[in-house]
Amino acid sequence: MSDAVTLEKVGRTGLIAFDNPPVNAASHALRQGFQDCLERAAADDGIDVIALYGKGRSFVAGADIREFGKTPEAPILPTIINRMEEIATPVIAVIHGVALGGGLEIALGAQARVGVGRVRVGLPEVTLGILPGAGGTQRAPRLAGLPAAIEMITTGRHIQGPEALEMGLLDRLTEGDPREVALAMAEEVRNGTLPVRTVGEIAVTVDPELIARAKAEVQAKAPHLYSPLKCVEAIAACDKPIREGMDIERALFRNCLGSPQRAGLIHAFFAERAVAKIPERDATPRKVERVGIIGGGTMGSGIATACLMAGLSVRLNERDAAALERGRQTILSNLDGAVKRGKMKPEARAEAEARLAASTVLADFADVDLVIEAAFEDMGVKIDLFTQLDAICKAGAVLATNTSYLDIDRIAAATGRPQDVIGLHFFSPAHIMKLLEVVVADRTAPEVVATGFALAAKLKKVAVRAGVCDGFIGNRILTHYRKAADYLVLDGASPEQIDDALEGFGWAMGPFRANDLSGLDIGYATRKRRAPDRPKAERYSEVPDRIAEAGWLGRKSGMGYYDHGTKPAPANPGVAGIIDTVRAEHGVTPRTFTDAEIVDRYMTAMIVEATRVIEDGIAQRPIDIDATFLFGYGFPRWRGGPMHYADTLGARRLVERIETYAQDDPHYWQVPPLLRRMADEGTTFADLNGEG
Ligand code: TC6
Repeated sequence: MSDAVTLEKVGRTGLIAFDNPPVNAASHALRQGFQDCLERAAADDGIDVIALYGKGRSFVAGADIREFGKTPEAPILPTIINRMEEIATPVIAVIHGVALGGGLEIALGAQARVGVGRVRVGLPEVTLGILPGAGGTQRAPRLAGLPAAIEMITTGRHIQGPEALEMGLLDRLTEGDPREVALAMAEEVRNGTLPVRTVGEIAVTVDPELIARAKAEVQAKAPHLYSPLKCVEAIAACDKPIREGMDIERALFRNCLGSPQRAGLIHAFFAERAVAKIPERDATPRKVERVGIIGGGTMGSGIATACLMAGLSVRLNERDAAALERGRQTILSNLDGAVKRGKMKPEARAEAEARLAASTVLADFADVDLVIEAAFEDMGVKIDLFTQLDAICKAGAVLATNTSYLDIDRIAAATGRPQDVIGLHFFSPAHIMKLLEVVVADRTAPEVVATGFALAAKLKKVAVRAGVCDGFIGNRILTHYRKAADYLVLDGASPEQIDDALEGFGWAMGPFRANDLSGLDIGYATRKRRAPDRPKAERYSEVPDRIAEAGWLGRKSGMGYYDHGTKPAPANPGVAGIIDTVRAEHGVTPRTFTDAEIVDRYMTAMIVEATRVIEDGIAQRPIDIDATFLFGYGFPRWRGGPMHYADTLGARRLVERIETYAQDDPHYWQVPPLLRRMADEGTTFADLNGEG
C-alpha cells in the first residue's frame, strides 16, 4: 500500500487525500494508491460520498513529468478516472493550490469541483509537447464549451479560480482548509445543495469550422510545434461518446509522447529549475531592498525598470544631469510599456515611480544594499567606479557589474572587499529578457552568489551561474559560432539564406537579423578590441567590419544587412557588393550550401565552444548552457537547448563532422577533448548533468 494516497472515513464520507510532496505529482505510487483507495471506498457501503483533496501546497500538479519517455506503468490515469466516473458513489474534488494537467483531469472526472482560496487550474500539457491524455480534451469542452476549451488547451495557460468558476470548470469557490471543505461539501452533496453530474455524459456539439479555424491558428502561431495541432484534433472528437473520444485522445497523446519535441520541452522545464542547484544554495542571501544603478543607458534603465517592477527602491546614477534625465525618462517609458503589455497595473506604476530616485552624486549610494554598475564597457572606467564604490558603500553591500565580458577578478581587486563583488549580466531589454548570468569571481562570497540568485527570483528571471572568462557562458559561445556564420558568407551563402535556414531550424531570429537589431557597431567594437589577440592562423572575414564602416549599423541607422525602410526588410543591396569584394580579396570561389549544411555547421560550432565552456568549468553543467540559450538567446525551446540537441546527434557524429570541416579550416574546427572522450565512451551531455 502506497503512502502517497490515503483513505479516511469520517461519518459517511470517504476522504481520499493525495500526499506526494512537493507538488502531489501523479507518479506511479500516487496512481496505484488512488486506484486502491477508490476501490475500497466504492466497495464500502458505509460511504455515500467520496471527496478528493490534496495535502500540502496543492491538489495535484499533474502527471509525474519524470516518468514521460519511460514505459508507462499501470494503472494509468485515464483508466482510473474512467473507473471513478463509473462507480455508483458520487465523487467530488476539492482543489487548492494548483490542479494542472492530470490533476485537473482527475477533478474533471469527479461529479463536482470546488475550488479553495487562490486556486489555479489548467491543462498545460501543450507546453511540454503533449496533450491532456486523461480525458481533458473530452471533458473540458463538455464543461466550458468548445471555444474556451480550445483556448485553454492550446495555450496551456493557468486559470485563476474566479475565471474557472465563470467558465464552468469549477462549481463553487470557497475558503478554508481543504479537508474541512471536503467534509462540508460532502454534506452539501448529501442534502442536495451541491448538485452532482457525470461530466462524460454531458452532450457537446463540435463546429467543424471552429476546429478548422483553430488548426489554422495554432499552425500560424507556432509552425514548428507538433502538439498544438494534436490538441485540436483530440478536442474535435469530443462530440463522440466519452470512451470513444478518449481512445482517439489516447492515440494522439501517444504520438506526442514519442515526439522529440516532448523530450526537448520537458528538458527545458527541468533546465529552468536545475540552474538553481548551485553549490552556494545553502548560503543565506543578503537583504536587498535598495538598489543603486550606475548608468542610465538602455541597459541600466532596463535593469532599473526590472528592479522597480519587482518592488525594489532604485537610485539611478549618471555623470551629468542631462544623461540622468534621459535615463529617468527611459525608465518611465519602460514602465508605461509594462502597463500597456498588461505586466503592471497603473496604480503599481505610480507606486514604482515613487520608488525611483536619481542623482549625479555617487556618494548618494552610501545606504544601498546592492549596486549594479552598467556604465561604459571599459576596464579603466570600471576600476575607477569600483574604487569609489569601495570608499562610499556601507559594509556588506553587494557590488555588482553588468559587464558582458570584462575580467571581474580584476574589477574585484580594485576594492578592499573582493568577496562582495560579483557579475550580474543582464540581457537587453533587461526588464523583459528572462536570463541573468550570475558571474562568480575567484573571491566572491557564497552569500553574495546566493544574493544574485535571490535577486533573480525576485525579478522573475532565470539565473545561471557562470565563471569568469571573456563573454562568460553565453557571449563566449556566441562569439565562436557567430564566426561560423561569417565563414559561411565568405564561402558562398548569403546572409538571408543563413537567417532563413536558422529560423527554419527554430531560432527566434537568424544571426544577421539579430545583429541588425542589436546594432552592428557593437560587434565591430568588440572585434577591434580583440584584434591584437587574434591568432595569425585564424580566418577573418572583413564583411561585417566593412558594413559597419559604410555607416550601416542595422535598424538604428535604417540599414544593415537588411534595408529597414520597408517591411519585411529586404536584403541591403549594398551588402552583396561588399561580400563579392571580400571574397575576391580572399581568393574564394563561392560555392552553394544547402540549408541543412548551414544549420549543421552553425550548430556544430556552437556545441564545440559550449563543450569547451564545460571543460573550463565556466558552466557548471551542460543543462546550465541549455538554460542560458533558451532564456537569453532565442534558442527554440522545443529543441531543449544546444546540449540537449547535441545529445540527439550524438558525440560520435559531431566528432566526425568537425573532422570533416577541419579539412578546410583546421584552426577553427578542432575537436574538444571532452567531446572526443564522450564519443569514445558512448556517453552524453545528459550523463554529465547527472540524468543518465
Ligand atoms: C500531465 O499532467 C499529463 C497528463 C496526461 C495524463 C497521462 N512532475 O516549479 P517548482 C517538481 S503533464 C514531476 O520549483 P513552484 C519540480 O521539478 C503535467 N515533478 O515549484 C521541482 O523539483 P526540484 C502537467 C514536478 O511552486 C519541484 O517539483 N503539469 C512536477 O514554483 C517544485 O516545482 C504541469 O505541467 C511534475 N508534474 O511551482 C505542471 N511539477 O525541487 C508543472 C513540479 O527537484 N509544474 N515538479 O527542482 C509546475 O507548473 C510548477 O512546478 C508548479 C509549482 C506550479 C506545480
